[in-house]
Amino acid sequence: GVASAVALICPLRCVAACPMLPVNFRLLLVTDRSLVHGRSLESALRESVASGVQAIQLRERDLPTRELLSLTQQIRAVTQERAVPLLINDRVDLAVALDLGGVHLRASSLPVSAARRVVGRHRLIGVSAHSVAEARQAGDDGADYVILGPIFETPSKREFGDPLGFAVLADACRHSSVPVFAIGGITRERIESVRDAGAFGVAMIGGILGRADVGNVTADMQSAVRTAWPSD
Ligand code: 3NM
Repeated sequence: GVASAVALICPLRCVAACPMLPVNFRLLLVTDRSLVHGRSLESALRESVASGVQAIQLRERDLPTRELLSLTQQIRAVTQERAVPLLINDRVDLAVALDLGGVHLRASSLPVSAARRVVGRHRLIGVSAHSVAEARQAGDDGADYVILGPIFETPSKREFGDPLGFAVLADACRHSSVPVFAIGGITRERIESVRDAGAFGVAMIGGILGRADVGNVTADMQSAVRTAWPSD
């Protein structure tokens, strides 16, 4: 898989800290500001960044452009301090206008090839996949990584369909030419099994943003990720 290919390329295998690798994170925090209670999304993300979160995907799809612009600017100030990659759902225009780390695409977004023309080679393109075929296609289309889910039951399961489970995850990881992140119901306890299935990393929302102690949970997840991929 990709992880072993990385190991061959780089004798240090410091994936999480590598400035050369396009995808140099194992834990991706996806946002949903409706899950954050009693504070702003910016404040929750500030805490998560301070506690070592490796990448953030801004997924606030309901906001009008000007509001999304201003929220993204605020979050970008937070991520920039620690050079945490910030990606945004769908909005290739904002990814370029605000010089973000990349864009995340779904089936209804621009296709990868069109998005690539806008964002260029130096920004990441992530793609949502819900089957082995979609995961494979995303890599073939030129995405930098795939987020596959939902792997487990999640409160938002109705939107994303039935859990795919380990077998589908393992199959997708085998057939995808790019790193696969597992999403949907990811918890600390599940990270090692997801790694064993071949995932490059994990993406989560509720397990971090739905919690009052965002900083502690982030640190906890980071330590689980470091344990799961000790050679980083
Ligand atoms: N995408 P939580 S599942 C945003 O299957 C998202 O593509 C999914 O939230 C997919 O970490 C999901 O709280 C929700 O389970 C993930």
